[in-house]
Amino acid sequence: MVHSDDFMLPAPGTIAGAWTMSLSERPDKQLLHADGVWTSCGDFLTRTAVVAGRLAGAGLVAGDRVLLSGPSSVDLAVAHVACLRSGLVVVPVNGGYTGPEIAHIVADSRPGAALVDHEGWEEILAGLSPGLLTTSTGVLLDDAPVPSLDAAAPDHPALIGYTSGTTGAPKGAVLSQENLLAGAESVRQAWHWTAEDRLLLCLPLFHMHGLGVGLHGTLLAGASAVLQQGFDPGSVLSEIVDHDCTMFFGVPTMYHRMVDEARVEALGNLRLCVSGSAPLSPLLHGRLQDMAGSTVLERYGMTETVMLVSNPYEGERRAGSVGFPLPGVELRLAEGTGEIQVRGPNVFGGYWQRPDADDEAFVEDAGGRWFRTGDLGSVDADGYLSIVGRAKELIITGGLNVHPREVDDVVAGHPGVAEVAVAGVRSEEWGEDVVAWIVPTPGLPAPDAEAIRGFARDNLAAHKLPRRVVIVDSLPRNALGKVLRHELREAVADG
Ligand code: MLC
Ligand code: AMP
Repeated sequence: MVHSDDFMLPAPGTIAGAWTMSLSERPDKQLLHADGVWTSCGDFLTRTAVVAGRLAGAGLVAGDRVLLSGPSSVDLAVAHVACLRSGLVVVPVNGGYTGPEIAHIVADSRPGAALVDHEGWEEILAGLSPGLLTTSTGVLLDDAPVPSLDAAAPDHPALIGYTSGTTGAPKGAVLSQENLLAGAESVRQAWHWTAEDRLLLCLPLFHMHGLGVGLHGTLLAGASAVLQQGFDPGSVLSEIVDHDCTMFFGVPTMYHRMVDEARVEALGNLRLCVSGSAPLSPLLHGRLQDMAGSTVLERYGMTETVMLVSNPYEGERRAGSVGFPLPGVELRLAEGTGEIQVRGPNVFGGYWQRPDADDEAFVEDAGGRWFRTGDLGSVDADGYLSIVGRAKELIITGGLNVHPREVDDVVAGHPGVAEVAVAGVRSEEWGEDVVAWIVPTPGLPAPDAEAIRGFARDNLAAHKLPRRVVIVDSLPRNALGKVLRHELREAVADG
């Protein structure tokens, strides 16, 4: 299945330039709401210029990486946009990461600055020499002359998103100004996103869903968003009503938690509810229709590609399917395996300083250079794509990715563990639970889940910690000694 059309990117072909044009057109319009206050498009743009001046005054120049992480706030959004307007490369980092996880990203991306706002991060980062360190995303530095803004070319790097790939430690997907623009513009068009829309945005602003779709799309459309820190079903539903929101984006775990709330009908009053980052079960899709009167639109994306495929805005939103390629996206299924392969202006060019990883991630043939998503797809008679499995060993829990080998490596260090293999097991709330199969060390007591979680907590973010431990005599392996994780999963499903 290949989909190609006359997808045109807005002038000037960069995400930063397109935002500036969109926001300058409507300076007095409300843009972002946080802490009870609205910030207008004009004030927001002015603040980005001030922060860009401060960063330039501190010696940062285009191409430098800036590690950015904090709870959702207007300050965080301003800092992000200021960086992109200055040609700096944002490295968003999950606020739940531990010291070793942050250290890997700092060592790999070598940022010129870290603008962070989380308890305990100052101490962690101070030992890692990340360049300039500010412990507020408000960037409280001395004012300095504003550098030339929006001067980056479309192919200049804009963002490095760290993602657990097929092997080893997380690697940085480098997205250009054009990749980010194409990613936001395709959903702006497909979902009829206009300046009149208002998004309830409670997804964190350090992953593609909240950042590359929620925030970037809002700025591009000149729309508005109500920011919430963290997810609370009750306050999402009440603020949707209080602020006359028109759209909500969430991961399936959020919908699972909202569907039984008394006020869930608030979702039915929205123009559009989108689900993504993990599969939305047809059962939950149906319950949302029954309880809230909302036909949720499911879409499919990745850190490396922003958004790829979406159910139609008009026309049937089919449960269990992710729909059709978005404008500009070309998609095919590899012969034999059914792996989803994609290309288009939204698809990243490669990993940060990892040519070995690029060789694995892309396939070049007469048809061009295609990115291998590692997801397996099938297309039905009407052209709807469904994701039917994963070629990669990824676990997705609550919309967050966990690479099993990263967890294996940490858990293997527990003295009571002789051998370990981690895999994802179906869970109604989380989509998948992280489960560890452990062969205990002879002569020592077998560790339980609490012991393993306690042991791994300093090295792994909370969402990666095994929720369950299964004690076994041996791990199933193939002739080459590789653990057969699917057999572990199936044993639990059967049992
Ligand atoms: C939190 N915990 C999780 C978890 N999130 N465990 C497994 N998986 C997760 N995703 C841990 C907590 O640390 C805590 O551990 C325990 O589970 C209970 O926490 P909670 O208070 O119930 O969780 P909460 O803070 O409400 O978070 C749940 C959530 C959050 C669903 C709101 O995980 C979330 O915002 N998910 C969305 C992530 C996202 O933006 N994904 C998009 C990636 S981009 P303890 O030990 O303290 O008890 C992408 C591309 C695309 O995938 O297509 O979009
Ligand atoms: P990330 O690397 O965090 O960007 O996660 C990307 C992965 O999330 C994809 O490769 C898919 O495996 C998964 N994903 C995203 N959206 C969906 C969806 N709607 N259904 C199933 N899986 C999804």
